[in-house]
Amino acid sequence: MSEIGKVIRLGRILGRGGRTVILALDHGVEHGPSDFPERVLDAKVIVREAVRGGASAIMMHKGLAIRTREEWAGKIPLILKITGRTALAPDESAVQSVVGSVEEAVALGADGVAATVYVGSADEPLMLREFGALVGKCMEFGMPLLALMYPRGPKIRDRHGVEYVRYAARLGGELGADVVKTYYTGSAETFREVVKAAQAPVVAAGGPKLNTAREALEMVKSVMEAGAIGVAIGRNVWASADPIGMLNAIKRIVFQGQSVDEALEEVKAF
Ligand code: FBP
Repeated sequence: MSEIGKVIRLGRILGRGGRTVILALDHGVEHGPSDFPERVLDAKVIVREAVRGGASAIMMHKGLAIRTREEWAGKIPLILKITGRTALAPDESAVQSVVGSVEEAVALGADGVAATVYVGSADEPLMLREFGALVGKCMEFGMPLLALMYPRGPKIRDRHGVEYVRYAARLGGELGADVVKTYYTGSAETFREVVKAAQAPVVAAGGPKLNTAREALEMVKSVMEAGAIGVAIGRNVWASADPIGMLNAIKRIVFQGQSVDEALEEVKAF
């Protein structure tokens, strides 16, 4: 029975052709308020722009979801982020704590939950146990699970290295993620290896803000050429001078397969 709920909810997050442009807004937890330009320090501004720019879904924690509810509820699907970690935590403990639940996601009307696993961390056993339990809960409630599978730990020489990223993505797919989100590996050729290995649909994270809109859109284009179903992107949208233009440009690439030059017609400033 719960499979039906999962299909329905996933269908709200994945648009045409099973593709998606998710706006990530968990940076206040992960990196702190310094990620946000003054213009968008108030999260309501970003949520409003996600709606106006037609993002497929918005991912954030419960506090923000509650405070911004008038901006998103009934307008755009919510993916509730239910793990977190700050940039102030000691490097030797790369662990995401469980800070929310599938039940809370249901109560908030969310269409998905998102959880991060640091693959390779000294705390990996704990995160894997919690992830396994979360997959079970999501199956029970028919709740799609977006797994942020990020290589991080003493054996990880390069967090964006294809060997590490594809291992992390594979783990997410094997353990039952509905969609795997992971780091972009720098080229379509290498990211294709990630997509092929994952055994679940893959979306790429955007990473730190790039210098130009063209660079950001070229990344999106190469992610799509690699066979991903889209992006779950934050800073390169809302930290830009034209978030709605960027969202429209990204949608042209993801949903219509347009070129970077065509997509750039949407962007007034970056
Ligand atoms: P960006 O597109 O801004 O990189 O957002 C994607 C994301 O996964 C966020 O959801 C998260 O806060 C951040 O990147 C984590 O980045 P990192 O693992 O580098 O700290």
